[in-house]
Amino acid sequence: MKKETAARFTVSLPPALMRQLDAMTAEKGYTNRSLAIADMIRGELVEHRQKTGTGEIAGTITLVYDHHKQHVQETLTDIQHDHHELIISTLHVHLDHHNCLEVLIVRGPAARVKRIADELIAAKGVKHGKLTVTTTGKDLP
Ligand code: NI
Repeated sequence: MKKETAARFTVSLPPALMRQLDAMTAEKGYTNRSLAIADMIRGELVEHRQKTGTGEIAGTITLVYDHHKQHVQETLTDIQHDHHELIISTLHVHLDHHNCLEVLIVRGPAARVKRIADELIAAKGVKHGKLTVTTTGKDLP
């Protein structure tokens, strides 16, 4: 397969915005502006795909809950079994006497991943939950 060369395009920016971009590029340790901008575009594409709800995404669902609260563990386990094909791995840490931290690694169609995250986070007894979406890496150069 023929290797694609980098595409170039011209962007006009207000000078102050350009200065901030260059400062951030340096602070983040990028060796040049193009690498920083390419990462910003990838980040936006991942976000956009999550919102449009088509295609496959990967991510983590983080949950904190008090396992003494009635039925919470049972509810979370039931939801996870209902969507077992989306959950690749789970990690459970007992934070203290009451609180548990659970991290689920998920992969699947964006809309379904978002739905299971909403369901888990909304479950009674969950103190805090967050879905962090990333890409499967397959469709992102
Ligand atoms: Ni625990």
